Amino acid sequence: MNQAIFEAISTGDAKQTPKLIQQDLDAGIAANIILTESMIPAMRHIGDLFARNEVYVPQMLIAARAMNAGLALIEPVLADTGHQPLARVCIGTVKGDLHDIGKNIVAMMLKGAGFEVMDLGTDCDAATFQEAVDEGAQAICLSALLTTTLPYMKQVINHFSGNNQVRIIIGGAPVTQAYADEIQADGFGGNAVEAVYAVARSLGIAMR
Ligand code: B12
Repeated sequence: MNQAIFEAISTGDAKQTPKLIQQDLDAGIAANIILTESMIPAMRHIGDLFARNEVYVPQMLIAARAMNAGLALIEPVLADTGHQPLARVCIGTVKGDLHDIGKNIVAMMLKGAGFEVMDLGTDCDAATFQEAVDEGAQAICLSALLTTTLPYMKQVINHFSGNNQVRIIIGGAPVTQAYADEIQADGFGGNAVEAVYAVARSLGIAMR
């Protein structure tokens, strides 16, 4: 772990974060290593502090800003494949939920793996996913970070129950394989790498 990046994100230093990440990239450290070993742990740390009432929403927000400033640097490196897309997929955070960092990382990884990704943003209702499917999305990736928005995933699955062409893959901090099985999702991923495999598997695409 790069302690300086971890600290910069945890304390919400949106100026220092990209500089430190650029230094690591220049030193030849792989973008996915910086992401998984320093950046994501910082967000997890902030969540733990919030759960213990040691920080509040404003601190989570400024940490998220610093994280996003860093992700802007990482994205072009991760998403650069230059190949024909494997499939078109869409991704969105479900209705009522505004958390988008995990969704953005999954979108980046999917792009990096060769998928064409329609990013629908946050607070997406079933109609929004339907529009993406009408525009050719073969898989829908649903993200939820709140136990209160988790049940909306089931509503999206119900909405598409008559369509056996489209695959629905779910994820986000409170989501488990057991929950995915319970609501009959076509796949689950606990992190962005697992997300790519889950999407590929659901569409019958072999990953190298
Ligand atoms: C940053 C943050 C915020 C920011 C979000 C900013 C943003 N642009 O996203 C702000 C300040 C806005 C926020 C607001 C709130 N938050 Co908040 N937040 C967080 C925090 C600290 C980090 C989330 C994050 O970015 N994690 C890092 C990413 C990389 O991880 P991830 O999202 O889990 O994604 C990974 C995997 O889950 C997976 N994945 C994600 N999506 C998908 C999708 C698919 C298809 C797949 C396969 C995989 C996958 O891959 C990702 C990459 O590895 C979490 C703590 C935590 N431990 O999660 C709390 C947390 C989620 N928030 C929480 C709460 C309570 C709230 C608020 C209700 C607070 C309030 N009182 O207002 C509001 C709700 C606002 C709303 N309506 O959405 C609670 C939820 C508790 C619960 N049981 O529901 C948490 C867990 C904090 C806590 N410990 O209590 N929050």
